[in-house]
Amino acid sequence: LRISFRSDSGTFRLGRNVFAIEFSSRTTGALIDAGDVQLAGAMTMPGMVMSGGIEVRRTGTAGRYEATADFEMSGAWRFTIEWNGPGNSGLLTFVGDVQ
Ligand SMILES: [Cu+2]
Repeated sequence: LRISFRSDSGTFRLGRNVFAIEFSSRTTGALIDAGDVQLAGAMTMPGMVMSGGIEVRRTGTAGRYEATADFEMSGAWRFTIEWNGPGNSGLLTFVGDVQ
C-alpha cells in the first residue's frame, strides 16, 4: 500500500491547505479503497498543543480523499493517519514539515 499526499504547492504550508490523499497499490499503482480515513496533526510546544484542524472527506473515487487543514505554525508536525478499507486497515505516524 502506498499513501500519497498531493497538492498544488507540493508541501504543507502555514495557514490553509487543500490537498488530496491517495491510497494505491505499491505494485500496480491502482487506487485502493481505504474506507474511512482520519488524519490527525499535532504540534506540541510548552503550554500548547496545535491540531491543524484537519478534515478528510471521501470523494467519488475509491481510494482518493480530499482534505483541508489550517496549520497555525510552521515547523515539524507529527501526523497520524488511520484507515479501515475492506481487506486493508492500518495506522501510520509520520513527521511532516510545514513550511
Ligand atoms: Cu507550534
